[in-house]
Amino acid sequence: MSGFPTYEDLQRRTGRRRGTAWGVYGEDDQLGSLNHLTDERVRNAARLVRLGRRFNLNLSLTEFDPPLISHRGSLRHEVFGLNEFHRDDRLDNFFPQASTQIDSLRHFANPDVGFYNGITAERVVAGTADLGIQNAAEAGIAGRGVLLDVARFRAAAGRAINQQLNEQISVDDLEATAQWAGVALEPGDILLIRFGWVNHYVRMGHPYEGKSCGLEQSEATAAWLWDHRISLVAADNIALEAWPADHSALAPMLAEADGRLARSTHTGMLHRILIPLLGIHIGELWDLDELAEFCAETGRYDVFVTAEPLNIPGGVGSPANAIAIA
Ligand code: UVW
Repeated sequence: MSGFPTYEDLQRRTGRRRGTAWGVYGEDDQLGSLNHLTDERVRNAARLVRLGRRFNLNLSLTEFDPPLISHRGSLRHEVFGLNEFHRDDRLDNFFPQASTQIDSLRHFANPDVGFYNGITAERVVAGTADLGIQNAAEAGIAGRGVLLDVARFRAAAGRAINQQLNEQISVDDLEATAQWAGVALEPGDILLIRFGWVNHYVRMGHPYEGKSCGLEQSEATAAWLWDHRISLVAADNIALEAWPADHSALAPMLAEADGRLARSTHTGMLHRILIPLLGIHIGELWDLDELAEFCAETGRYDVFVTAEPLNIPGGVGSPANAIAIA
């Protein structure tokens, strides 16, 4: 994609499009960052399959019971048979974002300008498909996955992440992790960021008390992801970004400043920039631990990654169904 605008270029746009990627991939685009996954990039990424070794990047759908986030319940799974030689099953109380997930571009609107590419709120309701996860399912997600093991880097640097806090990981730490691993990001990469959350809370079983380390809420983070032309950024934590959000780090939404919208836990979230303004697909609660062991042992931090979200028309999110192949 020649002449691709920089984040700074986006800030120079005028009117409602200021700071947005709306129209960059086409006026009717609903794929956003997944447009970076060109056939050529996928073909090249497939060459990373050298050993054939596979890494499951998904936690179980039943991992969080009680649920991690109270408005997303835990899955109920029923197995039944029409006779003693037959089994079917049924899922109830299925919240597609309750465990390892990919969020569609309908997950968040920006309170000041709305949903990605100017899609109106009336088009983002039950029974419509705009910006739904089916777009990603139909496009197919596959490409060069790069692991940035921030948790391992920070521990090696003598600055281990304190998992009890909502530490904000800056672009400087991301760059330093890449340098430490000897890996360079390329346009179209599927970026996997390991903060160590899954290891600490799922594998080691520490009680989760509502705080999670994650990406820093800042324009610098948004600019870094955009300018690297990341196709999908997924992490092993609750919200990709630090949680709870630092409510004061990003410029306040006008709607909140003038009282049209009450401040909430969403105030200051990077989600409000990444998804609706930039069209960047994000993933959360990915299990990157086994892959991280492989990367640390081999010194190799790029692998072929695929993810196939469920084909739910108008779905807000989906289990990631992601694997890495080395
Ligand atoms: C949080 O709920 C914190 O993030 P998300 O809605 O993206 O899962």
